[in-house]
Amino acid sequence: DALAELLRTMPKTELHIHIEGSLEPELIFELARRNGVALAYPDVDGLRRAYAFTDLQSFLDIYYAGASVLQTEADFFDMAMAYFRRAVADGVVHAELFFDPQTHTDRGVPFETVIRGLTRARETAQRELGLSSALILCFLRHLSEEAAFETLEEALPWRDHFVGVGLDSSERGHPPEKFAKVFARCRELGLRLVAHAGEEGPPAYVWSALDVLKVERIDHGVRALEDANLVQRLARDRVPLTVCPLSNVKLRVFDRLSDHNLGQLLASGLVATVNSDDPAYFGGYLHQNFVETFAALPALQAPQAYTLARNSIEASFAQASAKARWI
Ligand code: ES4
Ligand code: ZN
Repeated sequence: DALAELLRTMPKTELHIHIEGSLEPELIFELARRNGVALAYPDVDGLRRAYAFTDLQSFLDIYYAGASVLQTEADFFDMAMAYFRRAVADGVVHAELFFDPQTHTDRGVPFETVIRGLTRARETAQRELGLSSALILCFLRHLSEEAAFETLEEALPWRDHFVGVGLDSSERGHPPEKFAKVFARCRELGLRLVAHAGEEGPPAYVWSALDVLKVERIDHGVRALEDANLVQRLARDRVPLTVCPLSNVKLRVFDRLSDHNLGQLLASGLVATVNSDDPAYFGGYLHQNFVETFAALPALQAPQAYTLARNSIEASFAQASAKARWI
């Protein structure tokens, strides 16, 4: 229909996609065979059946197991190219990809292998698909701040290959302020800053992401609505929220898509965006997130579609000249 066509064709960015979460079961098995890695699942269907999550941690356990098949530069290239093709098909003009170096370096895969594969895919996507992109290095918050500093050291020779840093993995019990020093260092280095907060964690974690880490965007942030003062702060400073509706249902942040608060976030004047998070695990890529969410929430119509697309461009770290072209 006309709304679905608008949702697909309007120029938009994707700002919250973990590239390791785009690894489809078919590619997991292909890479396992290519690299001689043994998997705990007999076949693609058996693996897919394990994608029944009860919370963030139950997902992360399977997500890290899936990432274990990634070993060579070609693996990272193939994974990212598959995502870029799907993004272009969904009308994405610019994508900012999270990657988790510690998931790979802790298995003995060099940082250089990861960044070379992803960078070569970005260059190919720009050249062959006309797709703009950037990389955001995420620190795993269940590990120590010292480990994050070690990762930053390994990454610094590749400083020009990523635009910023983020914070992901298990939220509860790992508040943003645990990473105050490493984020301060990244800020001095001129890196852009984002953090997951208010997905499973309380509004207090959104406050400390803003006031201690000094992030420019909040990843998820849906629990911010529990705190009226926080909503006022986010609206006043136009801090973007990278919301991931299908993820929130799969990880039981909301029981049903019809319970999702995206409509309220927009009505409260927040700069919300729609994103896919881990599309291979959560039931679809960006367009699927848009069509299912718009179908479930009557408050979302064409005006909200335009607002979400414009928000995604405004909230991106792309150059101002590129943003002006897309709006
Ligand atoms: C993630 Cl949904 C989500 N939350 C936190 N960390 C993550 N890493 C990959 N997906
Ligand atoms: Zn995420």
